[in-house]
Amino acid sequence: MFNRQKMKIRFSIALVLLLTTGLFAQAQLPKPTDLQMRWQKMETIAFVHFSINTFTDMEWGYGNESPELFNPTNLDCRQWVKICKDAGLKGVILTAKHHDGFCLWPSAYTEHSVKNSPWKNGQGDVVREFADACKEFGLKMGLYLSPWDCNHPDYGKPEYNQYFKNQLTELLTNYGDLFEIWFDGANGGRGYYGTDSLHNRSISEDYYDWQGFVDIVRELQPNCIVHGGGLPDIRWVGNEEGHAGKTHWSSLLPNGQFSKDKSHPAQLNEGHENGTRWLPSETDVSVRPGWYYHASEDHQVKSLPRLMDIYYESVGRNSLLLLNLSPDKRGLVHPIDSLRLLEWKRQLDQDFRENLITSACRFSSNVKKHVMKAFDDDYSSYWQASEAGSFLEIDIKKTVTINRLLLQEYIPEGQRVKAFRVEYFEDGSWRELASETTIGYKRILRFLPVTTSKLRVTFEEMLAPVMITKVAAYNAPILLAQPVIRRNQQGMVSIYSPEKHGEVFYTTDGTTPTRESNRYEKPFLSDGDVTIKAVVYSGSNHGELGEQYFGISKANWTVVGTDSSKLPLFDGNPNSSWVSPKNQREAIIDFGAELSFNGLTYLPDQARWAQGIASGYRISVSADGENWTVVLSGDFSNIRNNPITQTIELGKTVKARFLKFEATSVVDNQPVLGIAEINIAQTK
Ligand code: FUL
Repeated sequence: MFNRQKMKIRFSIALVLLLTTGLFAQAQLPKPTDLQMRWQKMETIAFVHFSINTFTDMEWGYGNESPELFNPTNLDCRQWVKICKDAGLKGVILTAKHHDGFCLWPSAYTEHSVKNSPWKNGQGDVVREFADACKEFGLKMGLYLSPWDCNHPDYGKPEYNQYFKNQLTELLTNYGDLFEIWFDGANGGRGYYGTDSLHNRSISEDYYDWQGFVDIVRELQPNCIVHGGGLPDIRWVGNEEGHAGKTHWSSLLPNGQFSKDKSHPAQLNEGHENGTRWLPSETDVSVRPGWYYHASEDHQVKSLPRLMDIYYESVGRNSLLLLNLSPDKRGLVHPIDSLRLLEWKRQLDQDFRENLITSACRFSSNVKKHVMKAFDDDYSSYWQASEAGSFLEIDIKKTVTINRLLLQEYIPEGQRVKAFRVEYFEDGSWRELASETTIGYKRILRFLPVTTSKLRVTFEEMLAPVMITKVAAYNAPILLAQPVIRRNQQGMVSIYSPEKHGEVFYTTDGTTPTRESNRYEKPFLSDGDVTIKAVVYSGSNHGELGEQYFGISKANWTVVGTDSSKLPLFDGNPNSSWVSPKNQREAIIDFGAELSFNGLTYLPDQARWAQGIASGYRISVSADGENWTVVLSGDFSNIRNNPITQTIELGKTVKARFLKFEATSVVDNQPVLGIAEINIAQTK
């Protein structure tokens, strides 16, 4: 009797433990499907934005562009795909149809396609050539099909869903296997929609037949992952700048259960620890400021250090990187972009050239079982520990210098690590190197070099027993970054080297700086029209050239009605911004004297969750601040997702002392206008 009771008590305790610890939680954790798992392992893939916008120099067309405009002189999809292959990207997604409705394949359901273009006398098919190139180079193929279609007369009516399904069926039937289909959520409203006038067609939230679209994908291409739309397999990362949150869960709550305290994109950026569905993120970002090719952006191809940051802040934070290329009017990727991509690949190879944690190390842990499995190269074998505070200790048995640590969880059983700490051994004691939150499929930490012979990783908080499949350490070569050059309103120029290495040399006469040029020590005065160039030198190495043009001096500019002398919209700092008073979505700028100009640039608020981004504008000028002449109005396409510098060409030179910049529409209909920087220019 006594023994029986004891047994009962033991059994109850065991049951409670079982339910409250790991195993219980484990049952609740969302897990990836095989499809999501295969996709995640691709790590880096490419986007190609090429269409009628390439020929009209736009980011979002209006749907009334003539197919006659599409006429690449040397289109070569093999060139695009080969560059992607050489850059180590595993798949490529092409914009088969963007928001303007122009189809890169001869769709049977519309005349608005390559078949009515002069390219190959209307006999060409870009999607076919792209599919063949992907096959030839062994890259997986994906397609982008925009639901928003500014060309189709039925857009906004229920019938359009059938048109979309027909096109989807064509693409999924005629071009071989697809690994991803991209449904873009954007809808700017305005377009021609097969009429003679520009107007708005707004749609309700339940307008698209998402279930019907996904059913077609599942039926015709069961191995194809769905991005975007109402029933996606993967999620957008919440920005188009190339960064996932440092804390990054692959799980997400259903739409209706998002927190009210944080913006939607901010939550997509981090995911939800208590998320109920597995919805890993994809970080889409362009190598250029825009998605399409614009010759004016040739000098703005992202620098190597920036591309490295993007890799570490996407793949290195449990996301997948989707990097965009923009072929030009010839139909070829510009050499600046292709060389940059190859440099990037070379740098990545160097960063991860030698894992300093080898089988010659001695490994220890509070959980000895399978400890080696956290260090081998087999993703499917892992070390498991269920107690908070469990650790992996590595005795490298020699002194090494490291500045990167790579960790991977075995995610087919869900994402589990909630907090972990990394320490290194120095002068007889353990010192903290990093204290972080999530790991997921892959997490890569970057830190200043430490020289040590021992490392320890402690798993401090977990949602369920942790499963670690990889811990690796590297000593990546130091990359001398491109200097950042800024000028404040008073004309004082500051130059920063983002990494704390080396010395900065600069010029103000347009020549490339050498070690003989001016050495930067402190801010200097250089007002008015000038181009400043700067380079970081360290030993025999030097970094990339940094270059910045500064136009007409802003020393005497003010904003009418604002008395502060330090105005963020003139301070040359893209990270500070001016916000108009509520319900007054305009800025009136007094130049202090009459100036001549034929263009201006507007940089919206750059804060992660920005205020008052103008999507439509009206520019007026005045001699006295009372009588105004409207010079131009228009809209900024894709500014919500990609709030980069917007260039407005006035088409003529105006002379004025006052400029009025009005927002005729603002993203999310916010009642304010936000400006990080505003410049005027007199270009030839
Ligand atoms: C956005 C679109 O509006 C852009 O034009 C681009 O295609 C980007 C990838 O997605 O939402």
